Amino acid sequence: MDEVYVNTEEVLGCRRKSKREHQTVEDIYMNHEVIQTVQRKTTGPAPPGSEDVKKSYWRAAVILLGLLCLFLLIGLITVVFLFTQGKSQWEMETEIIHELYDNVTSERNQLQTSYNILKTKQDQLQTSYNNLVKERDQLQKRLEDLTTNRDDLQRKLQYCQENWVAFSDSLYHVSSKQKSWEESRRDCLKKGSDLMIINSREEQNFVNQFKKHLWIGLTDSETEGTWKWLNGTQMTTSYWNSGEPNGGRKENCGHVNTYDSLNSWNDAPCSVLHFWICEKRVSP
Ligand SMILES: [Ca+2]
Ligand SMILES: [Ca+2]
Repeated sequence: MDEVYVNTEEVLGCRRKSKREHQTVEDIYMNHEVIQTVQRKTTGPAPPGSEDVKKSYWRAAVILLGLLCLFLLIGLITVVFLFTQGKSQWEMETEIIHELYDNVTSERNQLQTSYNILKTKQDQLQTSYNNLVKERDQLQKRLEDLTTNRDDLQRKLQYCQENWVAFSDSLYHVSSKQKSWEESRRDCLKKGSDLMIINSREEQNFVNQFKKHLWIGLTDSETEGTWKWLNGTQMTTSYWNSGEPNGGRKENCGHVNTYDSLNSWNDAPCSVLHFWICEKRVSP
């Protein structure tokens, strides 16, 4: 029973509420009509065609806005196109630069290789040149030696034609007359030579082969007992016969005496007459 009362009150409440809301809507319409009435009174009646003007404004604004969007779109496309073109140009230039760099690098490597080859050839040529210079110097030295030998042979030939005998590096002339030691030496000097100087065993054997008593260029006239050769050198190796020299101050000149033995020398008075032997050195 109580619930019935409650529901009845709720229904009654809703109806009162609905009625109040209906009254509120009516009030709004009434107020709207009042406002329109006031507006008509204050602004007057709307002029004919005003709606068309508004539509024209709206249409112009829409068209303007559309044109603006179109221009923006065109500008955007242009910017993208230019950017793309610029990028392509940059990429192309970069590719060309890379290609040029590769070409330059390749040419540089080829030049380096050529330089190395030329350097090697230059070193080889330098070595060949040095060898040729060395051979030239050797040939020059050989030519000089051959020239010297030729001149020596020519001199020997000339002296052989004048009864000179060649032995080792000297020419020898044996006299056919007998004279004192001093006169014998004078004759040798006239011939551009001097009395023989014996400074080897071979030369001693050579002079013995003539089998003559021959004055040689040995004397102790300057200092008794100190025998010297005519070129001023001290006698070191001697071939005195047994017991010689024994003449003291009376015998100051040496000569080949006992030619059948190696030791054939004797000291004798310088005034004694003997054959003599001159010696002329061919080589210095
Ligand atoms: Ca003496
Ligand atoms: Ca003697």
